[in-house]
Amino acid sequence: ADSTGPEKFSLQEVLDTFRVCLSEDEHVSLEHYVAGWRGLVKFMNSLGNVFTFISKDAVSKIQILVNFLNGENGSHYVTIQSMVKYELENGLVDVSKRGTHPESGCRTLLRLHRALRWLELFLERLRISKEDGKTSVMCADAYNESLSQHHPWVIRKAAGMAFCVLPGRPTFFEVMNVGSTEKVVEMLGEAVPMISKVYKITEDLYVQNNLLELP
Ligand code: 1PZ
Repeated sequence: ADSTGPEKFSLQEVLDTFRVCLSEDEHVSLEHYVAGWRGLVKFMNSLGNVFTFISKDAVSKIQILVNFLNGENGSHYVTIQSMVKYELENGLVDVSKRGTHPESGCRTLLRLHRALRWLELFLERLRISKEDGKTSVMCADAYNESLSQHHPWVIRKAAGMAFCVLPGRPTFFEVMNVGSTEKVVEMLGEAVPMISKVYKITEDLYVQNNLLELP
């Protein structure tokens, strides 16, 4: 079933995709990782037009990865582990400064990977928040603790403005389409550790290969 279909959109299904992308031997399926991101973009777009400048960048990065997956070397892009190995062994990554491979799979995934950390922190804040919790503050705190460190001033400024117009907690929970507040909290309790696991595996892989600062 299409987890991101318009009529039955539920954030639960999107977050489940991150469970599916992990195999037993801790390989991360790129196809499912990308599918998870597609769902997140859909969710973000349903929050309002102000977020399109954010989702546009995510969409273009998703597209780069999809093109690799569907390209002639697609078999090397089945998991993020095989992608890293293939691109490094074949000199397809600009490691210290931008050059002939400005849009490698490795550097593109790194951008989404950093954003996944923001998502993990934000959803955890949302999970433990009280009824009067402010989504804009949770979002900004999560951002300042993670993704913002990789963004120049102008992006941080724009992101800060977008956070201010985030819908409040009740609307946010409603758009998730998961059910009662208790259900949302329960769902987040399962989703956050899952996202955190995918994040950790990717992070370890990038550390081992010295890829955390790819330009
Ligand atoms: C639900 C509210 C959404 C808040 C999202 C918080 C993240 C704010 C990020 C602002 C990104 C602005 C657009 C462009 C950024 C790019 O410069 C960077 C670096 O890429 P490069 O220039 O090196 O190619 N792109 C990113 O950091 C990836 C950002 C992806 C944002 C995904 C948000 C996830 C939304 C999930 C919704 C629940």
